[in-house]
Amino acid sequence: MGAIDDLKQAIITGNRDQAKECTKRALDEGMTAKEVVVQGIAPAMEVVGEKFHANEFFVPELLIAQRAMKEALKVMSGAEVDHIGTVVIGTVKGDLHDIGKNLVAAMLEGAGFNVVDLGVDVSPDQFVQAAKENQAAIVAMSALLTTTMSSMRDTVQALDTAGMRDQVRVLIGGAPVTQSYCDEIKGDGYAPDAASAVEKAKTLLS
Ligand code: B1M
Repeated sequence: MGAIDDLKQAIITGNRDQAKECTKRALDEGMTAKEVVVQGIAPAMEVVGEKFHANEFFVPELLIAQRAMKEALKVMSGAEVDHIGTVVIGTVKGDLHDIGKNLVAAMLEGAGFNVVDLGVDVSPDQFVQAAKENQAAIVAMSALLTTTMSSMRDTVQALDTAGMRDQVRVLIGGAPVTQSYCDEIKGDGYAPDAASAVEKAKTLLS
């Protein structure tokens, strides 16, 4: 198998050392960082997402794959990656759940987005400020509690008030979030899982 197939396998199985070694090998063989992301890292994380969907993988496998993916991305941190666009992501105000948000962030990064992760408990004003500072194309919000979902609506309104609603797309997700909630708060996209979030983000920018 070539370096890129080995890399995919290393990420899927969560082998960090192998992921690092294969990424170096792929770059040495002349691949660009973008090619490594598009042909190796992103498809590997898609497989991981599909396996999670099919109940073949559970949260530990997702996290291990994510760690291997991060090793691969670290190798390329010096290389030029042609980013698709900037995504400002965070878990909304009052909410401390970040496992799903981290997966979405990692997969977006793996797919070639420049990701600015604001962490957890992020207020509408913090989202607006970060979107402005980073000239974000997408504001991505995660919520795991029914009691914190309303902060997504507040953030959409805050972007509107700041006069930025036409410049950024709003992507939302998290266990209690639905497409109808997204429609209700006038978001631009909803994704039920990390793999779909990448697809949705690409669609929002196309
Ligand atoms: Co909490 N918790 N929790 N919790 N917790 C839930 C969410 C809950 C459903 C458990 C339950 O009661 N059955 C419940 C919420 C009920 C509700 O509101 N409907 C709950 C509660 C009540 C609470 C506390 C209030 C408990 C308490 O203190 N009384 C408290 C709240 C703290 C706070 O946030 N202020 C609390 C605390 C915690 C821990 C800190 C202990 C811990 C979080 C640790 C951490 O995240 N670092 C925790 C955990 C682990 C859970 C459960 C067990 C697992 C969540 C998780 O990580 N899932 C959860 C029950 C459950 O879901 N089975 C529960 C795995 C993760 C990969 O999935 O986050 O859904 P998920 O992300 C998915 C998709 O949703 C989607 O993609 C991801 C990957 O496919 N997705 C997006 C997520 N964000 C997205 C964004 C997108 C697109 C897709 O676009 C931007």
